[in-house]
Amino acid sequence: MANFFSKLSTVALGTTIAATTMFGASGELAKIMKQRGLTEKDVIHAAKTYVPTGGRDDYIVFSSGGQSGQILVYGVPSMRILKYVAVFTPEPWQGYGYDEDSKKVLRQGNIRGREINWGDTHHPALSEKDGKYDGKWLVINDKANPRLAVIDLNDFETKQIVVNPVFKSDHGGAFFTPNSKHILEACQYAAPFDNNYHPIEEYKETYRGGVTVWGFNPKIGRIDPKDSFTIEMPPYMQDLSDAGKAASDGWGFTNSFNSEMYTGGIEVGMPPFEAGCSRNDTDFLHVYNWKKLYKLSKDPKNVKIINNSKVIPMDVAIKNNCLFLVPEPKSPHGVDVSPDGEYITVCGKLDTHASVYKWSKIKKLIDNHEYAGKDPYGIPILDMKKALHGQVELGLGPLHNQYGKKWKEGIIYTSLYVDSQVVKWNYKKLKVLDKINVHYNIGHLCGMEGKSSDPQGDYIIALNKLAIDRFDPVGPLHPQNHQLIDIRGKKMDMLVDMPLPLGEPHQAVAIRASKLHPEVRYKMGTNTKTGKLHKGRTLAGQERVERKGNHVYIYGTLVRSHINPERVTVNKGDKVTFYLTNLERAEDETHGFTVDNFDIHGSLEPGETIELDFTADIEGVFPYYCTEFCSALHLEMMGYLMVKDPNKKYVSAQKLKMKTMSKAELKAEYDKTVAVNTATDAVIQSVVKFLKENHFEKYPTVKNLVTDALDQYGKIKGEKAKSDKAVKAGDLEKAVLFENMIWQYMVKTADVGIRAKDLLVRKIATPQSSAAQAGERAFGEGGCGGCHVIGKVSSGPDLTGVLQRHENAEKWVHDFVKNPASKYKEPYVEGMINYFNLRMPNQHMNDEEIKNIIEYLKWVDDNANLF
Ligand code: CUK
Ligand code: CUA
Repeated sequence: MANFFSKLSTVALGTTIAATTMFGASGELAKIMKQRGLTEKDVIHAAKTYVPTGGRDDYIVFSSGGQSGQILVYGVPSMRILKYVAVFTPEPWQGYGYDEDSKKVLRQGNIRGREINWGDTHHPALSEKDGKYDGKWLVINDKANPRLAVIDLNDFETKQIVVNPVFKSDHGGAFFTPNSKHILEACQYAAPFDNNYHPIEEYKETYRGGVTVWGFNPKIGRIDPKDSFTIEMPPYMQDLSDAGKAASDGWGFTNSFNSEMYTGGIEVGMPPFEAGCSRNDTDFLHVYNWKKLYKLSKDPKNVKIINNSKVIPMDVAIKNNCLFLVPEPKSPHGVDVSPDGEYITVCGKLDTHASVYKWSKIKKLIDNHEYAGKDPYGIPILDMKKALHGQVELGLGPLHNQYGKKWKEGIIYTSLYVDSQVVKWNYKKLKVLDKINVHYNIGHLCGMEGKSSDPQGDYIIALNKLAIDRFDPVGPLHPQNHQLIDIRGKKMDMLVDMPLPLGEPHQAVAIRASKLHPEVRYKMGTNTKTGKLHKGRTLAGQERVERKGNHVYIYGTLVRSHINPERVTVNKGDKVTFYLTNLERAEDETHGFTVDNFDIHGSLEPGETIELDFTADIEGVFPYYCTEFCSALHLEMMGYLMVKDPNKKYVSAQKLKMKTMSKAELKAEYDKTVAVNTATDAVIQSVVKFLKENHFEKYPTVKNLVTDALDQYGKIKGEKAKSDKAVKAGDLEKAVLFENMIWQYMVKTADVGIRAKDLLVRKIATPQSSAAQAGERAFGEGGCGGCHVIGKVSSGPDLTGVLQRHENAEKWVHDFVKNPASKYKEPYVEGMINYFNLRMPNQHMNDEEIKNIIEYLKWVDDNANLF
């Protein structure tokens, strides 16, 4: 122990108190720390973020995938990536864009009749109930092609894409209102609302910005374009937005960065755009009463119809006291409303300050019609000073804000892009509290539920634009770097880096993992994109091929490990539709499906039905197969699509003369196959006996596996009847094939059954001490398992009971492991060497490891009945 701590203190930078309580007296840890050059702090950070195998995370993060047009899902604190959700971009692994139903979703995003197959995702938003995340829906915007998409958190699939009818780009969205009845989406680059050409010289007259208020039905999770409208705004280049909450519920807040209405034009000798658009000291925060405007939008006299959508003109909004401007420091970026809706924090990229506005002050100015002036479009401007709670200097390039658990006391976190820092400060007292360096050039930061009215604190994730020197380089473009920061202490503590191998994530949102309850399986035959039963739903026994004119419909099923039908023959030029249903009920038993060369792919989660369409316009033989390694017989899960040219005459190839088996040979093969099946069945029965005796039904996860296994086993009876019938008819050839099928079902049963047994053993065995755990690890890592299998004689003896076989056994085992050669001459060992024709090699274990292995072997003996 003394040795361990003296070693530790030579590398330790932080407090040793934590180490004494955390690490105990394991010399192994000190050894690893030394080998890998880890400090004590590193080890604490590792312990704070490491999730042991099988463990779960506390939070789930949904991060935009930037130019990949996707969403990334990962866990906190482990920072393990869990999923890519396909949104605006085809993503073949789940068939998105490669099967008909997902194509329909993707094609909802066509703009002016044209296909768009990518997106620039920026701001994901989680649906809310009373301002708190409810774990039901996720929406995200596409900046490049102004669209929103809705993802169902029941299965993490994209269900809907809507195109903004008037914007030509968007950015400040998506933002749910506190009960998810509406979603705000603000414009970015001003452009004409109609689809016509308008010269840039008419920018002020014909180019417009705005905010679209989308109606959303939180029950079914769909945006309703008919229940939606756009608020017309000046061409000020609207940017980030936020929806009011509690005190400010019903209002929206949107930044802008070009109140100058500058349009650049370096081609005609004008100074560049970025110079002109940041000339004024201030830009405008737009403050609008979307709730009142929503009501007004229901009266046709208040709206203009543009591109089949409702637009409330500026003058209508002004006349109804629904639209105001508040000056804000120039070129702002983030605007974030506090959980109680009372404070609105705005950060400007070109200003070192954060500006905190107070809603009650803004509201008072509005109610009293107390205006400092009007903009060229007649929108009332409120006095900046009178609307401000105050300003505080944070550092260079403040961008975005997140609230933590102590938001009531005023705690807020802000990213500093230029300084590459996160700053913790108090927005009520206007005081900086702490800063931490991040790597590098942070954009957004993500608090845990940090945008809801119930922020959890615990962590902040820095979403850094550049990684530079943080990872092994993978080309000139480095990964993005998400860094997890612990904010529970007084000082922020950087825990771990996570490279992101995708586009540039802008914003991420985090939710408690306990709030998500995704589906395990669909109702049999579901079209997952609509949630309804699929028109091509096919149940077991309903498989068929139907021809209607030159269109061939295949109603097929997939279940471990066959595709039914196994052969489909069509004519060249036929249209082909595969309707495929995954009949599995077993958790996670997904099958994939493709026909080679036809650019189609589907992923069928348990219970799902998909449709794949193509024209068989080339002649040939095309294997189709399951693309998920779904069972021991996955490779066998295949079939053939044969495409014949109806105008061709096919001459049959000369048949090869194959030697046929004699009757006696066939009988011998049949008997052998039956014998193998009987033996396999005996193994299955012993597993079943074990499972029953140990009450598998008490453990739901084990029970599910047993149900799956018996499901496969249940199919044997039918095959046996077919085999017996063939025997009776004298067709032993066929009988052998059916017996083989029986064997396949047995293998599948055993596959899952043994998994169930192993799981059950773990559940009912006595708990392992930490030494025994370390011993099991050492046993595995030391390569002992190469010769010794617990409970079985393998290429070395079974070690169950080894501690009973020798006198003074612990010492004997210790000495033998330490130096096997010293005992080669002992009669017992010599006998073993002769029997196995192998000598126990020296695995160079240290005393600690051997001690732990002995503890593990004691645990094995305690549970010997289970192996
Ligand atoms: S934006 Cu990218 S860092 Cu689109 Cu929210 Cu600020
Ligand atoms: Cu199904 Cu592989």
